[in-house]
Amino acid sequence: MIRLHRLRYSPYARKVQVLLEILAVPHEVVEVPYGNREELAQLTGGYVYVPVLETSTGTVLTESRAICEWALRTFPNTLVPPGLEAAAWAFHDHVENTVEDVLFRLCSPAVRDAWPTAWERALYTLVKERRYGAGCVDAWRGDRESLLTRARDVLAPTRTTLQHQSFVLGAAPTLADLALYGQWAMCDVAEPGLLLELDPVFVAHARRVEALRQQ
Ligand SMILES: N[C@@H](CCC(=O)N[C@@H](CS)C(=O)NCC(=O)O)C(=O)O
Repeated sequence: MIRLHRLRYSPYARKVQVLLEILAVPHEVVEVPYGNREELAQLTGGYVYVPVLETSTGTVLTESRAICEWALRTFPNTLVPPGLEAAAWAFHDHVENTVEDVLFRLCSPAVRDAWPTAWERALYTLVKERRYGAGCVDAWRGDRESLLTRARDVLAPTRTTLQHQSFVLGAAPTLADLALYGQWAMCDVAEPGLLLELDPVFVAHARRVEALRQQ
């Protein structure tokens, strides 16, 4: 049985999860306790980010892009249609970089508040502050309005496209939609209502992607 180790808010893990669900690949979701990654560290030899995927033959895969590549070549699918390889992967990478860079800042204060223990909230703060500087999570809370504006700007072309067609690259879903869905899932976990605040078009897209799940 395939096992997917995830944190509920992780957009990278949620992208992989929805991919497995759409491909109807049987798998078990393992919720990683934020403050206790002993099982994960033992499994990977020290890598404590998510997603981590254990294949049914016991291979341990890290890095969501590599996990998606593996799933797409292992299970039959039409999620990277011939001729659209460049567009699908380029949009995937755009989401993981440009879109994620603003949305995770928007979501971080609420994600931190939701951890059940003081230790987990402190660890989350430490992880973010080591990279983005002292007080960054509090600053992002204060910058909410400007982050919302920046997010809407970054997502404006995607919004226009999704006003005219069901999925990013046309009438059929592709990897591009799953990358975007990972971000929508993070927003939904952080703050129910945030996605709607960003734009109702994105809520409709999230529900369309969810409707493709086969398990
Ligand atoms: N490039 C990696 C990024 C993985 C990553 O950054 N995961 C985050 C969750 S979104 C994580 O595990 N964070 C752990 C932490 O905050 O300590 C991928 O695509 O899988």
